[in-house]
Amino acid sequence: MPDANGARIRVILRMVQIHDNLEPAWEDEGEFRFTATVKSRNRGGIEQRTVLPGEQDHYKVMDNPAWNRLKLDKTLFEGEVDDHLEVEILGEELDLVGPNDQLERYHRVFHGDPSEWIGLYHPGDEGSSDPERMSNWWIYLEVEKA
Ligand SMILES: [Ca+2]
Ligand SMILES: [Ca+2]
Ligand SMILES: [Ca+2]
Repeated sequence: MPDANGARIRVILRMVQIHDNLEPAWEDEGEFRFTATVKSRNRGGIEQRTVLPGEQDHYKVMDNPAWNRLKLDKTLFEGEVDDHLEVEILGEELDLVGPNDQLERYHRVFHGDPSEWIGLYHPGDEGSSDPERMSNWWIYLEVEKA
């Protein structure tokens, strides 16, 4: 039976911005792969995992401020939820020699009425503890009605 509070939403990763390519100074580009996990404890438990651009693939991104934006517009989640959603995005920089480097973990939890979550979540609007403003990369995440 559908819950009266439920809403169908979509979570879209609009863009990321890399401030440290996690490479030696002479390397302009890093090779990045992102893993997003969107979970809800509603509806018996929901989890959607997305690897961008793919398990065997990567994006090349520079950390030069003029060229460090990567436009994605990728849907990370679509579904019905009642009052809880948790978004985690991990970013990995791939290296042939030695272990890969990790970007700071992105994490945001939504509570309450899903219709109040609609909007663009971006860096720089929530002071010093802004979840989208990580130390070495930034995120632009949108929640919309599906
Ligand atoms: Ca590296
Ligand atoms: Ca690398
Ligand atoms: Ca923010």
